Amino acid sequence: MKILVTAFDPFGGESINPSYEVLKNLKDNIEGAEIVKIQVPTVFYLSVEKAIEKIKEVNPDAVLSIGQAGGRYDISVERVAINIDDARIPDNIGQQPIDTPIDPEGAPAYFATIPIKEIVEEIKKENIPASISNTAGTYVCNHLMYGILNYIHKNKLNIKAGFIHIPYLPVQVLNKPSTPSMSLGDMVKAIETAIKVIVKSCKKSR
Ligand code: PCA
Repeated sequence: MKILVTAFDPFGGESINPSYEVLKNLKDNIEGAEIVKIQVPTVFYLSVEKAIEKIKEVNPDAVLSIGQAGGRYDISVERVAINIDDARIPDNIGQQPIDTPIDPEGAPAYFATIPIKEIVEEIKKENIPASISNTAGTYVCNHLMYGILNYIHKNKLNIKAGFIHIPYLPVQVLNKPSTPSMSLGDMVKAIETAIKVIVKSCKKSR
């Protein structure tokens, strides 16, 4: 069994992206599943192209994407991706789509196909704050989640997919008063816990 995990490069003036720091620290094998890691650029469309390229190459059982949600205090497991780009800031190549459908022929939205409630419960059992989020925003993270689910849906692939937003790392908030952060150790443990749940659910649906 293979699980593809994607993370983003830094954006919006940050010099690191916690999702990539977590990705680098994930075990290479979790519950018998091979963990394949890829960093994608914080760029509309190109991020999805890179992820799809990798999906074709490794044929994973599930794809878990992670991204930074600066300002959120907990691990947020996204329920839904919507068919819209509405960028508050330009992406890493200067694109700033406003009120633009991601795929004019695609569904208005797709729900995550990973077990989001069980993931939240298991992360909380590790004493790490986590919750379901009902919006992944309208920037590149939502775009990637939508793009992957849309690709899987259109090609009728048996691949589960979902997205988890994580807070800033403590080093990112040194000069951001009253802004939450979470340690790398806790975030790695939370994502590895999420992957365990995903591996179990993939085994069941085989
Ligand atoms: N977070 C951004 C895009 C890249 C990332 O890590 C977002 O939430 O859309």
